[in-house]
Amino acid sequence: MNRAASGASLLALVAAVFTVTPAHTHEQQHFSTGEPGNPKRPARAIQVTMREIDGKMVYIPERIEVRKGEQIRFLLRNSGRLDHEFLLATTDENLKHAEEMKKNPDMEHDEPNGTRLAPNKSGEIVWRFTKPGTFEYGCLIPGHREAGMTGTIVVK
Ligand SMILES: [Cu+2]
Repeated sequence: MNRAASGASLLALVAAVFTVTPAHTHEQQHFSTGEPGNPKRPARAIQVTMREIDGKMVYIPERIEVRKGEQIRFLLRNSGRLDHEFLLATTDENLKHAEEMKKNPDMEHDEPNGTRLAPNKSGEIVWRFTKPGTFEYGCLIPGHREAGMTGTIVVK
């Protein structure tokens, strides 16, 4: 492919991404745990480390409490030797999603409420918890949940 052609396909890709954005924004209302945060607004930073330890896979910490309406900046770090995910949802949603991942283990996540990190990588999610209740963060890579990879978020 010549330069002009690849430039044109890149433009097409960029245009496609921008076209998709409004639909995505609309879908935000469906998140059961709240809504994507506004990075320009103040947020409480909470560090979450993901790793394997003693034959288990864990989040540190495994329990987080937030106030309703609070915006949190999750500073995520994968200190393990395997890929790990951090997906904010209800337990039901994560269980359903985990079933889909078993059929499709290479499924990539690029959603506002979750991310996947390679070993030694860091990432960030800014989230506003708008609903009281108990939610979770989980890793949906097959086998990881079973190995212990869930954490609890209590929104008061
Ligand atoms: Cu994992």
